Amino acid sequence: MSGHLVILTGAGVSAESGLGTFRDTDGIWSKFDWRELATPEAFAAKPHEVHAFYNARRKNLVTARPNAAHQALAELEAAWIARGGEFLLVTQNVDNLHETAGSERLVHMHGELSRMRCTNCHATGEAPKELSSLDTCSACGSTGTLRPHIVWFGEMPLQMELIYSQLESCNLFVSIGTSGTVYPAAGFSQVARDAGARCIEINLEETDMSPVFHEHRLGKASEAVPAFVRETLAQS
Ligand code: BJW
Repeated sequence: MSGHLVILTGAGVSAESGLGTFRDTDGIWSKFDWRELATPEAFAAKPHEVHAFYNARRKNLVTARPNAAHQALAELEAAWIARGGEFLLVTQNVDNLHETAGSERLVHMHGELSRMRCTNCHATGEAPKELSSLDTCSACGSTGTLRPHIVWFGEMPLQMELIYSQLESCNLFVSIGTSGTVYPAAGFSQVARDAGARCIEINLEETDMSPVFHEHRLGKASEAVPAFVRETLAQS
C-alpha cells in the first residue's frame, strides 16, 4: 500500500459521538435557522444570539468522545505514512474529535469551535467556555471584536489552496458522513475523480453526490470506517 490518500469527513462521522448532524431529520438546522446563526450578517445583527448558539455547541464538546470511526482514521493515517504514502484528512467538522483520536495531518476547513478570532486584528486563539461581545482581544485591545473561528455561509473556507493541490494529486479519495450539499466541499469528489483518483463514499445512505463515486459503502461510520481501514491495510 502506498499512494496519496485524501479523506473528507462530515457531521456523520461524529453523530455516534453524540454531536448532531445538520440536515438529518433531527439535525441542527431542523431546530435552528442557519440564516439567523451561521452568517456574518446574523453575527453583525445579533451577536449575543450567535455567541449563545456557539457557546452551547462548545459546551457539548466537553463530554463528547471520539468513536471507532475517528480512531480507525487516526490508525490509517499512521500506517499510511509509515508505509511512505501521502495523507490528508480534510474535515468539515468544527469539533475536535479527530485530533483527540490522534489524527495529525488534518485541516478544519470550516473552522474550530474551540478557537476564536478577532475581526479587528485577525489574531486567533483558544476560545473561553463562554465567548461574549463584551470580551476584549488580548492581542489588539479591541472590545466586541471576538467571534467564533467558524466559517459561516458566504465566507471562504480555510486552507483551500492546500486542499485543492492535494485533491489534484491524490489517487484515492474517501468521503465519509457528509451529505454533499455544501460547497465547495461538495465538489471535492469531482475534482479528485477528474484527477484520476478512485473515489469511495461511506454514508448511512446515498447522497446527491453518490453518482460521482466509484464505490459506495452504506453503513454507520463506527462500523463501515473500521472495516474499510482493515481492508485497506490488509491490501498492503
Ligand atoms: C452518517 C451517520 C453515521 C449521519 N454514519 N453517516 C448555490 C450553489 C453552490 C454554492 C452555493 C449556492 N448558494 C450558496 C452557496 C455557497 C454555500 C453553499 O454551499 N450553500 C449550499 C447550502 C447551497 N457555501 C458557502 O457559503 C461556503 N463558502 C463558500 O462557498 O465560499 C466561497 C464564496 C465566498 C464568498 C462569496 C461567495 C462564495 C461556506 C460554507 C460554510 C458551511 N458552514 C457550516 C456551519 C459551520 C458552523 C457550525 O457548525 O455551526 O458547516 S453549514 C454545515 O454544513 C457545517 C457543515 O460542515 C456543513 C456540511 O454538512 P455535513 O457535514 O455534510 O452534514 P449534514 O448534516 O448535511 O450531513 C450528514 C451526513 O451524515 C448525511 O449524509 C447522513 O446520511 C450522514 N450520517 N449519521 C455515517 N452514523
